[in-house]
Amino acid sequence: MDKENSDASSKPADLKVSIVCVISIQVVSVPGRLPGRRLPRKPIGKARPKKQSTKRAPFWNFQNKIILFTVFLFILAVIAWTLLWLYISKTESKDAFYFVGMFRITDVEFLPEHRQKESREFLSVARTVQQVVNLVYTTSAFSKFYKQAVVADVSSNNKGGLLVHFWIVFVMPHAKGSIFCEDCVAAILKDSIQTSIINRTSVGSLQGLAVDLDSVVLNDKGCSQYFYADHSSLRYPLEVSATSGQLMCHFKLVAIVGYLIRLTIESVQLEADSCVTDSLTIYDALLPIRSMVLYRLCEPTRALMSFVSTNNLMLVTLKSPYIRRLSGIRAYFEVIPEQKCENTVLVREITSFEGKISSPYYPSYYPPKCKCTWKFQTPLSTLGIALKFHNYAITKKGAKGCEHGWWEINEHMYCGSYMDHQTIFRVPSPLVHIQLRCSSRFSDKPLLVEYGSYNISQLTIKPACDVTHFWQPGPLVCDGFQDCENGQDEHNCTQSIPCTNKTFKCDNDICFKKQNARCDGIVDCPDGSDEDSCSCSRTSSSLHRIVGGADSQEGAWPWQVSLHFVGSAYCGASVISREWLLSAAHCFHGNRLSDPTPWTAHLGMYVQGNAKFVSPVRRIVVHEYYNSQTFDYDIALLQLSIAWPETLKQLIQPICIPPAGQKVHSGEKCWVTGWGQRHEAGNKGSPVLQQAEVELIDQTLCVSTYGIITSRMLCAGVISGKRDACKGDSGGPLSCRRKSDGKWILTGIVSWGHGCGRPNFPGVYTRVSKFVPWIHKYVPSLL
Ligand code: 4AZ
Repeated sequence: MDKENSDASSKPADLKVSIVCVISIQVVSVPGRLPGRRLPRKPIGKARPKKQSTKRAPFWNFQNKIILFTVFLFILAVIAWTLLWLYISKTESKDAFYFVGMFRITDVEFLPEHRQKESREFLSVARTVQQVVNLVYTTSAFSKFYKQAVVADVSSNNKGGLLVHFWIVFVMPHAKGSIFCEDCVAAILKDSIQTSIINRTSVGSLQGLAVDLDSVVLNDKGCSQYFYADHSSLRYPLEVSATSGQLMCHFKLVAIVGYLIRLTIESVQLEADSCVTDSLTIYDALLPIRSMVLYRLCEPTRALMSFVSTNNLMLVTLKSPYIRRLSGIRAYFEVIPEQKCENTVLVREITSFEGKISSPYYPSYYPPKCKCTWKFQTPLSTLGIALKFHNYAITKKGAKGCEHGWWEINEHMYCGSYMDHQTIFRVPSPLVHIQLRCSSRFSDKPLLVEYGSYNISQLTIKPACDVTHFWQPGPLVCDGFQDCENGQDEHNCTQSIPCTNKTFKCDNDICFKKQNARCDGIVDCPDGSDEDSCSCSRTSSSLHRIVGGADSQEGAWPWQVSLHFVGSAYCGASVISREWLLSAAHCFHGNRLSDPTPWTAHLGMYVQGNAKFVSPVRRIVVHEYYNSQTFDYDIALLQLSIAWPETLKQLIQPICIPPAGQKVHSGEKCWVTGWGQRHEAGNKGSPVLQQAEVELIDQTLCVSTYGIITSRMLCAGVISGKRDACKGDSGGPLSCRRKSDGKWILTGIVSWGHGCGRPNFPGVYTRVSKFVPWIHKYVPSLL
């Protein structure tokens, strides 16, 4: 700071020199002419002798007066300008820019003395690093603004060598501050190392200092903090919040060597926009390296969640550049020992669940690349092992890798996936060897599995499922738990009471007397279906559609949306409110596709490219249980950046969301629409919006065709196969008209199928009625 002040005063000193120069001209030139003023005036009217007048003109004549006056004005202007300049340069504000950074010196061994700021060891490292950083920046493009570097800390780390934490200060006029960027300042430091990299290691020489290039971090100070935690029984708080301005925080957490860091998040406040602007990112490193992301939070939460590092380091970044309400984080971190997850379990003879196993560091999210083994043994060869997975299921591994855990059970491979209910897996062997590998690149949700023995001979009891290996002991059918993969155990479970033409029929087939119960503002049905979807489209001019897959009529499907990815039609979607669309999760699977930025939604469109309204996509919410292997939970919500205007309500209309648990009837006729391919073999979409009438197909029949059809799927098509959805239609609507009130219901979302239009292979759709609470969680305004 002192240095800053002394340097700031050096500029005005330079200016003073130039002012003295200007004034000195004034002093020398002006007084030499002034005595002429005192010459006696000649009497008016008296003729001057001719000779005298030609010899010497009077000094105080008109011409000289003009010259003198001009010189005087000039000097006055110079003085005024100089004073003005002096004033401006003196009052111009200067900003100090602080950067926090760190790097690892690889060839110096850490000693406990390095932690003491007064020790010779610390001072020696600090002096060397300060000199090196001075050299780097005083020879850089920012040399004019560079002030100093201060070493704040020297610590150990799991990779060896010393981790040096330092501050760098730059001072520059406020107006020039915008040229400063974190990346530029960091690049100068990194480039100085890169030039000397030899032998393909990341270690290079920084002015003679052996520095690991990968360890270099340099950040704008903002709310950056460095924490060193050396007590394993303490909770270190991590809190920051703001109601305006911006937050760009970096919390570097370092624990004692040999330990790990557990970060527990109590609440996070940020703007939910799929991490386009706001995000909370947890890295398994001290650098914001993309491949080291443990977890990313893109929306506010109050749910307690915790994450564990794989090393003694963690970086938490909070980004909220345009705070509108409140942004911030309330969390704490702890130092925890590494846990082994290996166990041998002797299961007792009683045939019930008797114990639990869990993912590492349960109930924290488990870290990537973990490996657990469990050996189970039952006391009798007639007893096998039953595993009850909480909100999780395992299925035989296919050709693809597993996204949420690989399971090897007695040498058979399975992939895990999350779901909204428990599943039971039985292994008909008294000796079971299980290995779990956390395949995810990121931290994943904690797993809890109950275990127990079961009588292998009872395996032959007829299960409620036709095509599955999973079931639950006890009441299987209609117990509210979906035990079968295909959900068959929970189908046809609604009890009906006699209905007449004088009764009102709820969507779950319960009837009661009140005939005009629909949308009267009073909930009469136990499932609320009489008051469901009261603000969606009733009108549609689609009564004269061409059967068999043909051009639709313009305006017939006002909820149909075309989703464009980087300018090209990619998927379909349906309008469900002024700012929300419903589509398929698989349209957004993958790094680039899950980012909302390249997507645009085209509404009120008939011919491709001629939309009545186009909006960028602000946020994509993919269902958290979406399974890219089985296409289960294939549903996603999209929030528009701009709500479509009321003035377009003739051309754009929302479709109704079905009531939760809506029963559909096989044989019911519905319509599938989209700009997708017209033939399986083609490779381009249709320019005009196509429509095809299809029939809802019996679930059991569909299961017998495809095998795994979960209760979140439904099938529709025609036996001939001629009418079907195809590539490019995905995410688009399967619209069914409700007879009771003529409203159009979004019964399905185009999801998958075996080819397109093949006989006996109907299209598979996401069963929207299974997702009503999930939709309401994000779109509460939907009635
Ligand atoms: C697809 O690839 C796709 N025939 C969509 C629907 C169907 C098949 C494929 C159903 O987007």
